[in-house]
Order: sequence, then C-alpha cells, then structure tokens
Amino acid sequence: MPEFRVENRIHDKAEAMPRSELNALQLHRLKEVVARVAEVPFYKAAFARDGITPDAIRTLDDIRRLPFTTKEDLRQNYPLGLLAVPREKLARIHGSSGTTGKLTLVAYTAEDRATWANLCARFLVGGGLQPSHLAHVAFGYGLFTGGFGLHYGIERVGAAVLPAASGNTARQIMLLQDLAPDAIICTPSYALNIADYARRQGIDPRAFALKYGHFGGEMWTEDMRTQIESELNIIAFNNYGLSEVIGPGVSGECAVQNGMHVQEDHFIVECLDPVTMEPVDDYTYGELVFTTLTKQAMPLIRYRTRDIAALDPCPCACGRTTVRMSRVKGRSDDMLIIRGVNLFPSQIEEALLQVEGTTPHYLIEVSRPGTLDEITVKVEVSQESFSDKMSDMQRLHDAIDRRIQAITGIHARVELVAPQTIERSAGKALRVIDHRKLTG
Ligand code: DLL
Repeated sequence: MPEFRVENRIHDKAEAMPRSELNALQLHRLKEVVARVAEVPFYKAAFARDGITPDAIRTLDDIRRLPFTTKEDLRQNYPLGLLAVPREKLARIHGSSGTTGKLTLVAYTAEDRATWANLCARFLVGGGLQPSHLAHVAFGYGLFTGGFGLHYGIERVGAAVLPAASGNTARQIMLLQDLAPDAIICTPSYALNIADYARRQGIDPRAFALKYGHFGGEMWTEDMRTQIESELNIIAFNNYGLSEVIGPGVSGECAVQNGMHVQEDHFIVECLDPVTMEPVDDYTYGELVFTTLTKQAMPLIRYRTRDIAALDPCPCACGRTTVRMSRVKGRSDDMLIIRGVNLFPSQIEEALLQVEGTTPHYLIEVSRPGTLDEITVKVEVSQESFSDKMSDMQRLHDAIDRRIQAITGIHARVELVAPQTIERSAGKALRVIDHRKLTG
C-alpha cells in the first residue's frame, strides 16, 4: 500500500448540501431546463409528440414523463442541432472520443466551461489535489474532453498543470522523473502502460514522486486499481463522465473510495432497466440516464448513456450527501471501447463483407493481457475459398486485416477458422466475448 494518505476535503459546499435542499434545487433547475429546451426544435417536437407542456414538472418523479435522448439523436442533429443558445454564445466545442462511427459534437458557453472546471475541481480535491501540487495530465488534448476538462479543473483548484498530453511514453517518463509531479491523470490502462514501459527501460516506476492519480475515460476493475497502486506506489481514484453530459466531472471518488459521487446539483441520474426503461432498485445494476440541470449550450434531457452501473444513496463518511455510482460494469449496447476508440461489431461485419472469401460469421474477442486492450477477430472462411495452401490463406488474412484497420482504425488480430466452426444461434448471434469484464 502507498504511504501517502489523502485527507478528506470538500471543494464546494454544494457537495454536502442537506438532501432536502438538494432535491429542492434539483426540482427548481429541472423546471428551468425543461423550459429552456422546449425551444430547441428536437425537444419541441418530442414534447409535442408526448404531450409535455412546460408545467409538466411538479415533482422530481415527473422526470419520468420526459422523453429520452440517445447518441443517435445527437448524430441525427449533427453538427450542433441541439443548441439551446445562439451560436455566438459558444465558448468551446468538443467531440466524442470515437474516431470511428459518426462524430458527435458537444458545445459549451463560458458559463458551462466554468461549471465544468468546478465539477472537475471537486473530484480532484476529493482525491488529494492541493494548490501546491503539480498534476501531470496524460490525457489527449483535442476534441476529446479528457485533457482540457482535467486541465481547467486543476487550474480551478490553483494547482500547477503539466499538460503532457497522451502518447510519447518515453517523454512521459522523463517528465515524471525530472519534474516529480504529485499526481498523474490519464486512462487507467495508460497508467499501467507507463509503469510497464518504465520497468522495461530499467526505471523503477515506484520511485517517481507520484502520490496519487485520477483515472477515468474507460472501464476498469478493482484488480486494476490494486495493480496501478502497487506498480506506481500511489492511491488511484476513479472518475467518470461522458462528453454528451459535460465530459469528466459527472462523478468521481472521494478519499473514502467507495463509489463515485454523482454531482447531483448539476445532473439528475436515473438507473433504469435497459429493456423496460423502468427504474431498478438501489444497489442494482441498470443503465445510467442523465439529465443536465445547468448546462446552457446543449442541455440534454434523460440522456441514455448505455453504461451499466448501480447507485448507492447512503450518505458517505466523507460528508458529501450525493448518491454514489458503482464502477461501470459494461455497456447495454454493443459498442466496445478499445484503447479509448469506440468500436461497433457492425464495423467488423462491414469490413468482412468487403473481403471476398469470408462469411458473415465471426466472433470478436477482447482481452487485456497486459495493460492494453487486444482484439481478436475470428473469421469463418467460405467453403469455396477454404484452401490448405498457406499462401492463399495468408493473402485472405492480410486483406481482412487491412480492411478492418481501414474501417475501424484499430489493429485487430485476425484468425481464420474453417467453414461452419463458429456457433450459429437461433436468436441473437453472440458476436463479442469481452474477457476484460473480469472482477470488481
Ligand atoms: O471519456 C470523458 C472522460 C474523460 C471521463 C476523462 C473521465 C476521464 P467520452 O469520450 O464521451 O467521454 O466517453 C464516455 O467512456 O460512456 C463510459 O462508457 C466510458 N467511461 C468514462 N469514464 C469511465 C469510468 C469521456 N471511470 C464513455 N469507468 C462513458 C468506466 C468510463 N467507463
């Protein structure tokens, strides 16, 4: 266990508001946001369809009368069809992390940007950040919300930022050695990658001055936390967010490290059965659905995250009164996030369909043998093309490999299998086996 201890600190009084006050604030803000989006053509149409009038919200439970918003809705309203303010009021635009599929854009006013910085500051302070610290940000800076979100959060706390950005691992290690930052901020897999790289260079990653780290942006497990903590000799905190809702800062762990506090004065979270869309009980896994209460540029009503997690409403020992969410256990749709890139099985299918000699029978296996995700695509060769001539099979293999890379941007291991060897299903076909969902 690392020697460093994180003291229990709360950045913003709003995090520890009495529950009754918080609920009253939420109701007030919910009414406001419903009135604001009623002018956005997309919501105007959805409200008209469902018979929602601005006075539909009388209690917090009335949120269940409102329509859902999905990623597909954002795609269909690309680029900025869901804006609730004139374009001149925008201060920033970001996008979804996916380099594949159609990009979705999100926008911020200056007020949104300030809110966002404050929300990131909250979980950073909850997990150790102090004004005297230097925080090394190894998230990508760009359309992805990770780099900029955390950057401004650190500045908001008054700490120093080292905007190393992602990639160039040798340089990351040099900076970690030469500047001795107190905290590292990146995806959990990249943290392990840095540690692994250092060790391979004969550098002990436990000897960096790092005290703690904030990790998010992808699924990870308790086992991974233990590994990161021991390999880097730090305390590792989890934080969660998604660009559509604001970016990082939707929720994050406190010093107690028992679930991520949802920033409920800015978001209403619901946990629903992804099939019936009915609420599930506390502590039961369901799909998280968020309504943004304060966002000005692009407020979203009941945004379906597809992330599967559970909610714990019990007050936390840290003094915050907000509900805590568990780790994300998986996704209700079939989108895979491979090394931070969104991948849909349908894209693999698309690639296979473009290569002669394959069948649409395939199986995607995802694993994380070391620190990085690996993907293997097993492809059935058609009877006609099946041959015991190595060179023919190699040619087919290479063609599939190239196609998958061109369409998805991801390098996958391709394995050709004999005709009729991939199990057929009478119902939905099993396309993906994700070995990463191990424990915790
Ligand atoms: O990943 C925002 C973010 C950046 C959060 C940095 C935390 C730190 P997107 O690129 O839109 O936004 O991807 C959002 O990533 O729906 C989850 O599936 C996944 N995700 C984000 N944080 C976590 C986490 C950012 N702590 C998608 N645990 C979300 C598990 C996470 N999954």
